[in-house]
Amino acid sequence: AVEVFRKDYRAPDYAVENVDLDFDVRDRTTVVSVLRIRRNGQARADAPLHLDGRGFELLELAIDGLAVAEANVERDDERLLIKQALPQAFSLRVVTRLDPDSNHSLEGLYRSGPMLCTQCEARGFSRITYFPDRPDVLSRFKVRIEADAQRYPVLLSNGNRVEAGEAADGRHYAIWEDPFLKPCYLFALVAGDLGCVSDTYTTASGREVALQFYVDKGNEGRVPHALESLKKAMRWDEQVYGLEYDLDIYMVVAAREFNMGAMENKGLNLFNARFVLASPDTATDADYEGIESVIAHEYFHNWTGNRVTCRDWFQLSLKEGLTVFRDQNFSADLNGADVQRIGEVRQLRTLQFAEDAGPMAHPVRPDSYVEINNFYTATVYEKGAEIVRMLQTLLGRETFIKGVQHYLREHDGSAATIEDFLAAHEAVSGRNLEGFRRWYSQAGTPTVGIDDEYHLLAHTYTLHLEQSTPATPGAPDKKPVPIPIRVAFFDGEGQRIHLPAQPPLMPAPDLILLEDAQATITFEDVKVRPTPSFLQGFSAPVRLQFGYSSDQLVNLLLHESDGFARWEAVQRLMLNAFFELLSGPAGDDTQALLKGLQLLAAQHFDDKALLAELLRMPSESYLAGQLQPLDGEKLAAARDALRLRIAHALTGPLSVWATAAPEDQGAINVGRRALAGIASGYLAATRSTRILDLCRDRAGSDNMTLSYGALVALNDIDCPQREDAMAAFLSRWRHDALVLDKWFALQAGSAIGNGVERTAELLGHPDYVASPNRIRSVLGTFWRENLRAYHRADGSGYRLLAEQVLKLDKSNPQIASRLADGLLGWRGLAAPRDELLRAVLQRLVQQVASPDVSEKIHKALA
Ligand code: BAL
Ligand code: ZN
Repeated sequence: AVEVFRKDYRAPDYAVENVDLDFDVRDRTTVVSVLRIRRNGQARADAPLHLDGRGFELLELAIDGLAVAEANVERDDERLLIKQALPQAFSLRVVTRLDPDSNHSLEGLYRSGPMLCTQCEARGFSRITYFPDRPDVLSRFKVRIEADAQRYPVLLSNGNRVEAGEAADGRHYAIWEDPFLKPCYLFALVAGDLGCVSDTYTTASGREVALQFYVDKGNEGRVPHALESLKKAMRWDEQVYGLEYDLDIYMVVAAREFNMGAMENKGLNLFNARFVLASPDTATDADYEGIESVIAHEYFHNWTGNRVTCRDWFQLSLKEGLTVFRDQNFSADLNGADVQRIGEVRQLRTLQFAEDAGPMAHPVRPDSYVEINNFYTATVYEKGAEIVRMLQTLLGRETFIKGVQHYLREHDGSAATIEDFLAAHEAVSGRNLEGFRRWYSQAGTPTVGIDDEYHLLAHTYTLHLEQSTPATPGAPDKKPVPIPIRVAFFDGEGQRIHLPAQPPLMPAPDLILLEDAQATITFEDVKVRPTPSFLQGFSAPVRLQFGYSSDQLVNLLLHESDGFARWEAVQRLMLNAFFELLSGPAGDDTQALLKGLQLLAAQHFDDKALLAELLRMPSESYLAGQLQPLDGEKLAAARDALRLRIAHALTGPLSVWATAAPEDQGAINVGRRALAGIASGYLAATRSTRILDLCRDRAGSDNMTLSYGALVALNDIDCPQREDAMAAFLSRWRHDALVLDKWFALQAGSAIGNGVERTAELLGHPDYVASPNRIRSVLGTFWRENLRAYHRADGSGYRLLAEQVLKLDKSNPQIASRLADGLLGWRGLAAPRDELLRAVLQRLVQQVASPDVSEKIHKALA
């Protein structure tokens, strides 16, 4: 595999103006592709034609009706070069034969249950036919699909269906035309036997759009939530960004087997079924929110991604960071900003900070890659979204939205760069974003250290700020980045103190803009020592260090109005207590946390969802990022001790919350159920028979949030109630793949017994199938959330994961590579685990074949 560099980008020599595809679906599928090609102005007349292609049989290759001579072709496993003299404009005909039933990579054309479907981002289209598979080649597509009418009654592609009819031998066909220019990664095709749920949406300008959801037959009743989410997203984009949908039809197809969450193909989204299907008995409230967010995300791509796409894959965050930011705002507007923001920060810190501190650390706009599929990362997506958020903070929301609109107008129908996006914001705002660009070019999570000084006699309050970014692989020297720090000040009783703005360092009373390595701000006439609240709303993706006292943290937990800041205060209290329990008995830090939580529990809370978040313990995987060197067994034991302490200190209120568990949907009950789940989890740790019985009974609820919450509460407790509940759940949901995934995840994540043996047994369980969702449920949960088992000192956890990575490396490299993330951080492990994992990696690197896994392991061992 070769490394590709951003600096080597060259515009394509040839444009593909029109793509005519004909899919003849039989046991094998034959694809006839006719391309109308024109040499671009800047290209040399003798420029060879570069085509990408792999994994198919080539039957014909002709230019303007004449077969291309072998002598004029240079070909390897991945591409084909036509070196004969080519006219300015010509037609290329390529005929290929595919075997989608044996394509387990789930890229290109493949089978998922009763359908054939496609996944083309990033480079899946070149598994279908020879084509310049790069996002800066934009074409108009026309697609004819012909297949057996009984086996494949549904025939879909992008755009509008312009013709359909019967064909010979019980077959039928459909012809689709997409009027919009698009790169081939947005091509999609579906041929299947599926149920359909339809509706319509009337756009702001009064156009009617047909909405169609295609799902496995029998699942139609689980579509309404996704459908409503789509309509809300369409309305939101009109109201907030002034963006309307542009085709007459919008289709969503739910696939059982899908590597990613979903894919934004123009007019024909392909989805992992778990982000479409929901009913109260099968999906948790968190699943409902996930569906709403992913449906919105893919819809928002119609403008930020499809109408304006990326010039090259180094610009991936141009569409992904911006679109994540848009879906985050949508969810905040619909469901409340505080809890939404807390969830985003939890995810960012757990996944992205870890990535930024590991061997795969890369800038949001990477400089090079070996396998682009390895760069669909938390950095490109979530840190990318944080950068867009900071841009909005710096420019103000109104100017920011105008900047996005200007960018879309300027680049509509073309392939753009991150530079184009920033230039549009500069044009609209008149601001110079030179320093801001470093957020895109520099990897690593900046640390901001702040000290404060209060002079009682002089009544001055001074802040000393400094920033630094740690070295990342291949990038030792880092420069300062502009860091917006939202700030508020409180007195000892939790009353807000208003200190004046101090431009330019403080452009507004609630905002510090730290642009240099160091800065000092002094406030005059400050009557009492303030408790500062830094980074409200998590205004920048940084680690903030400040020597908070426990009293200050409790003050913020109880009195801050910013939900994130309250959560941050309790996270700090929990971390302090966790570290105390890690090294010895409970002391002052644990007492401070428990006192803070007791005071919190006595407060009145309308927002039960926020209260649940404030009470939730940090996850094992988050804690793992705080502990160097990492001993997973010790970590899990200290976390268990913390859970038990909290349970004993709060038994009274926890018991009230645990029993208030309504089954009805409705926003208010979502918070109550979240709180009931958290409360039962704490109480179950006390092993009280009353709560264990309650959880066993609740696990049989017809509301999946309650049922699953009860199972989570029981999951780490070795007791008959857990055994009974898990067995009943399995027999009730054995037939339902999405619910069964939850059972597998619970088993792989349980703290009881030998988790390595149990996980290995799960892989041989009669209900186990190697679908991407099931693999993630078992092995993803195992390495991320069962640290006690995964990091066993005998190395058996590492060996199990490595065996599975090797097995998947051949069939589905993308999934193998995701799992390989669990193997990369050997340097941070406590002995003897570091050497055990390194030895596992050294063996694995000799055995793997895919560039996906190989790139990661080489970087981990470097
Ligand atoms: N473009 C890949 C799936 C997504 O981010 O929407
Ligand atoms: Zn996306």
